[in-house]
Amino acid sequence: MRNASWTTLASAALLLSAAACTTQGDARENAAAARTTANVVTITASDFSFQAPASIPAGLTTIKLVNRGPELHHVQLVKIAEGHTVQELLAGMKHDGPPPAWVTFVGGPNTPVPGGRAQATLDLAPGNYAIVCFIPSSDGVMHLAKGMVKPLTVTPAASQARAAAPDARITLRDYSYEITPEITAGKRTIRVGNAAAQPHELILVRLASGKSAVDMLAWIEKMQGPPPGAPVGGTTFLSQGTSNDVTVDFEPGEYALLCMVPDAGDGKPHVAHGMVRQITVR
Ligand SMILES: [Cu+2]
Repeated sequence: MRNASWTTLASAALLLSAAACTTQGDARENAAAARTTANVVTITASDFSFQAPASIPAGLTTIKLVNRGPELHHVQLVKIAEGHTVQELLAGMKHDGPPPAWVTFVGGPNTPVPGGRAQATLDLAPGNYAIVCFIPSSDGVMHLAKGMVKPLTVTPAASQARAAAPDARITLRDYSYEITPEITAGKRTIRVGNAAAQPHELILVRLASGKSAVDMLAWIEKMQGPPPGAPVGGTTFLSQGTSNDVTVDFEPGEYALLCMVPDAGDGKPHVAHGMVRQITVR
């Protein structure tokens, strides 16, 4: 029954948007043609829900995440292929193993500190998506199981907006971060793209003075005492061939890059396979 009602809702939404296109055809096309910059969408995360629009137009989109906390939250956009539903996605996540073939991880901003902001820009194709938070609480339960899941419809739209050239690129591989050129201090846009078969993410942490990425890994295992750094965004899970442009204001200092995606082989987070890197920003 639930699946049936979801399908009905999705079809109704498509019919409505199609009707809107025919009745306001010219006005819509002119408006779309005029848009040459990214559409900006704000998503507010709190314990434990997302405040976000139900529907947004396709094309280049900047997702601004506002984390009201007090826990860490991120925005994971999951594209769900036609014929599948958010319910199926949630049911499937209760079982171990690789994500189903009808799911594409298209990223979104990774977590800032509670009370902070993070942003990522991506080219969104029309279709059905879920906004989820994969971050667990200290009880080990993922936030999505506590209510942090929200359906999102991306409606067909013409957009002339193209992403500007990034300041640097980070290529995600099994299991490493390749960075070109070196990231320098200042407000920088980094294009993070996944060239590997497995999904990967970028958790970007500004390390506290005298702390290292190794300290960060040790802290993640026990989560006791003050963390040796503060998260400053990044991008959530990206499937092979997808990318996000992440904008971060880099203060000079040491940063850790971490991937907590569970491995397709042994289920351990990718940091356990060496997907961690420390960089110095000058
Ligand atoms: Cu990874």
